[in-house]
Amino acid sequence: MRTLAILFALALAANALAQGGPPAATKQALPKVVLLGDSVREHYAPFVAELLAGKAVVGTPKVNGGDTGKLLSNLNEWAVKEQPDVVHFNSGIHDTKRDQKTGKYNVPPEKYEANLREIVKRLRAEAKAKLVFALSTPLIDERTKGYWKTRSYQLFNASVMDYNVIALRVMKELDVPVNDLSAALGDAKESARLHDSGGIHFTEEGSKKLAAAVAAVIIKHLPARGAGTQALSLKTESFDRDPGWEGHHNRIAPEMPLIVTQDFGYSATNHAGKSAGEIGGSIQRSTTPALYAAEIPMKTLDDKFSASGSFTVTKSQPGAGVFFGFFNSNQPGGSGRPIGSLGLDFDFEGKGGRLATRLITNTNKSCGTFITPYLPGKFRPTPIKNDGTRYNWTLAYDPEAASGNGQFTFTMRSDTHTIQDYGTLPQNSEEEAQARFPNTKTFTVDLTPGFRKEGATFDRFGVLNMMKSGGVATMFFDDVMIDGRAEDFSKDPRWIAVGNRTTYEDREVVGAHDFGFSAKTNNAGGTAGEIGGGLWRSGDYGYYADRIGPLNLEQRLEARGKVKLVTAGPDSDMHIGWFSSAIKNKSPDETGNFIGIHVGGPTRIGHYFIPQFATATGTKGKVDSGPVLTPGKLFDWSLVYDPTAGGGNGEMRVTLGTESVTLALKPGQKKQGATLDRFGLFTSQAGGQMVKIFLDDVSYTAAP
Ligand SMILES: [Ca+2]
Ligand SMILES: [Ca+2]
Repeated sequence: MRTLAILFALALAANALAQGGPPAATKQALPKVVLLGDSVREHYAPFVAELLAGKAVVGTPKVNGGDTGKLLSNLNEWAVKEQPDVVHFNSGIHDTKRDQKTGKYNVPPEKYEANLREIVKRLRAEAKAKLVFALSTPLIDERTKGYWKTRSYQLFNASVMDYNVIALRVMKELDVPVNDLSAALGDAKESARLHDSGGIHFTEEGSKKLAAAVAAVIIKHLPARGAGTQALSLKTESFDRDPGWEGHHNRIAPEMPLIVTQDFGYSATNHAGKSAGEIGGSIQRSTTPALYAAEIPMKTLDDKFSASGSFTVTKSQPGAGVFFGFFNSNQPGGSGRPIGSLGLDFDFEGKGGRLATRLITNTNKSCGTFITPYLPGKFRPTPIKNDGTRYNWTLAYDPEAASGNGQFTFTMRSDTHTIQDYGTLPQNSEEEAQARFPNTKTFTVDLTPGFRKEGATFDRFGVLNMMKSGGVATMFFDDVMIDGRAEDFSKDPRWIAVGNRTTYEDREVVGAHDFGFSAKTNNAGGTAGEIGGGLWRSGDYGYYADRIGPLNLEQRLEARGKVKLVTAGPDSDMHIGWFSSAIKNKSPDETGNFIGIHVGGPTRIGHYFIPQFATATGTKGKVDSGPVLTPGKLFDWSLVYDPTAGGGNGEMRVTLGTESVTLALKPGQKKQGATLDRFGLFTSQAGGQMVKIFLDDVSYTAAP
């Protein structure tokens, strides 16, 4: 099953893009391409998909295609079932494996030829696709030498080239266009440069070069967009110029400009440690990253590492937030907690602070534990004192612990800290208080199975502000041990300093939406001009949308395009889709008349990209989970509302990349109707932070 994941997803995607009429007669809005081949293909396939975004849907098996025998026996699963428009295929290197004892080829030349002929015959008869054959890429024998010592077989570049000659002759005879990937790599010197040190595969640059050659030949063979595509009344915007959409509360100037002052780094003082010299100062929460940190050898979740130290808080304002620990230097800003981090997460009130320790992956998924007591909305004391009390902590990560899922442990103690008097507490608050610091001094967090695979890389250790606008905390850190390396700051360590001694006016203040047409940026598209920006889950309801329709729930609605989530704080969201402009003070996901996509989700997951609707009478529908919109990654997306699907009750399907999710309307919901006179983006008001998101090359149903 696993090997077919992408192709099943592809089938759904294609289905989602089908237009009108009974399923058997549907035409796809985008042509479908299947890429087949060995591991070289596995490496270039994602780049081909990127290059063909908006032009074709690309599917490819998740496994190595192997030799022609393997390809032949999997042809049905990998290609025929998909009924693609174009199949770009390769096989050959695995055929030339020579047994080191017998000297025999894995697939002898005559069998290779017969297999190729059979593959072409079957693809033509059963997949009914246009075919392009890719010649095998060259090997560099002197680099592969050591590899064969532990193998029963051996590969030689000369054999691969011999088999290419066979393939070229066969394809010419069968009138199958040939893509010469050797030629695409340039001359021998250039080809050697693009190979990796193993001599078989390629560097990322090499794979991209191959992908460009593959995409170029595929584009030539894509079917022309038929008249059927035009009948759909899809409007397409590439935002090369201002589309003139309607904006409502989408550009809100901050009422009070927020002045941010950062003033921290090396300090000759002695608040936090055993002797003079420490790091710290006044750290303000702001969407703009400010940091003072050591550059460290890259750590991943497969490494074992640890740290310890002491800290002291001398002053705190409400809404201050500070991070200390391991983090990734690539911070887009506006994410609240640092994306790619493991360490101490502080947040403050005037009286003191709260502390949690968290691991946040590069994909913005988080796990961790509160160290101080915490019941959301109910019991959130601030027992970390801001009176100069000194706290000592340790943090250790072990990838082997928790049955190999990974685990981190955190300890904290203070020589002087006594239990804060919380007064008489409800029972669950009392239990929460007892289960946390200072009653409990050691905390252990087991990673859930699969969490480690999300990946996190840390190349910095030190102080970073929390990246949402807020207050100032004055705090100091001393006597740190980073993976056994001690630092007492008796002299200036000259760590990396970014934005740590500065004063400026912050535009990104809570509720100050700043989204719409963006002429100069190209986050989501190939060329400048796109829509999007910062949408807050706070403040006034705002939207940016095209005037359309009006459309209703009896009509088939389709939209697709490209999307990139640039950054997202926890508790942040937004919506994309068709909605009513009638109510101007509350978002349509609450009031009704909305069919579209919700971007949001729990912080442990990140941001889902999932279908959601609200009928004219306010009946709401959504799904609990679906594809995740990973920050910093460009995705193709599509949305289809089909009033005839789901047994005639109506059904929505959202596809992001290669993953799809369906939301079926319940009987009677479609009848409640909806008036949809806008298509675009809007905010919600549940309270929370900001998403910065961009869309480009958007097509959407604009008229019946
Ligand atoms: Ca010191
Ligand atoms: Ca554009």
